[in-house]
Amino acid sequence: MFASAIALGLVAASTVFAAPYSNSTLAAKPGNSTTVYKRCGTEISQAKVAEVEAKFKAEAAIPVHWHVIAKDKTPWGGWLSDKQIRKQIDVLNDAYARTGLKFKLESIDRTIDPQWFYEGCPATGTEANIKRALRKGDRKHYNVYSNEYAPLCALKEGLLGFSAFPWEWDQLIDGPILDGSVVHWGSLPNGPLLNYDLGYTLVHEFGHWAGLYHTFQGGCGRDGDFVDDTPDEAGSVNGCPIGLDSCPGRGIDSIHNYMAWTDDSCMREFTRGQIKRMAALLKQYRNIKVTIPFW
Ligand SMILES: [Ca+2]
Ligand SMILES: [Ca+2]
Ligand SMILES: [Zn+2]
Repeated sequence: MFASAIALGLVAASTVFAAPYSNSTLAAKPGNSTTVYKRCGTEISQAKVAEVEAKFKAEAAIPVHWHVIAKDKTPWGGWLSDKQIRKQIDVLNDAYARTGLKFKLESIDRTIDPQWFYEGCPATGTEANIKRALRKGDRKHYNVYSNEYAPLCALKEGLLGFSAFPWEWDQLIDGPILDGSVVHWGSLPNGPLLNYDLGYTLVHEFGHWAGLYHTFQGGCGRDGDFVDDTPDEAGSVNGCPIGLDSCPGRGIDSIHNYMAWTDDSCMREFTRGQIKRMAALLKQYRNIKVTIPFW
């Protein structure tokens, strides 16, 4: 109040000298100048932009090494084409678009071995043999193996895939060898597995590779999957049971989550909490830096 009263008084009292005042004082203030300012002097050529952006993309994308293990060179023998694998990488990129993660297909190799094809079950000598022979890269490289272990894994219902967790690289003796994910060749996009033909098996398995548990981990217990915005769940469910509330209250089950066990057509999301957990664990255990986009 005091300051503005003084200012008003000055204007009123100096009417005669208005012209000199406005020229010498007011015009000198940057805010009142008629000069058209250029907002910023930072400039970069389009050629340089293209160069750095290409490099940034290449660095930010997780390199994927795909190891096809087939029974023979037929489609039903697991002999996946480059095109099928590229389609799967596209599905991976789409599913993870909101997480800031990108994937780049780095290499494909193919091995024909019926024993490897059928018997590469979790925690078996065959699984270790396959990976010891084929695995590529360091802890930042994502190795994917496709085969058909069901029904020989003593699992009546068959098995779509399984994966290593990121901390296992350091904590298991065979960690660096066993790192990566294994998926049933039929789970790729447009594959023959009914209800599991959109390619979300690998989306789910990568979630484990990045440190996510199943949404039903820990049942109705307090910590559950260690992600705050996924309501706790009593156990795994198949299909797409809309509205299921297996642990009464505290939100309905995350049946649409990629880390559930529902049908591919039911899956569509990661939560913000899961995205943050993946970024934190990828940084801590794999030295992969993820920039989570705003949304
Ligand atoms: Ca949770
Ligand atoms: Ca609930
Ligand atoms: Zn899983």
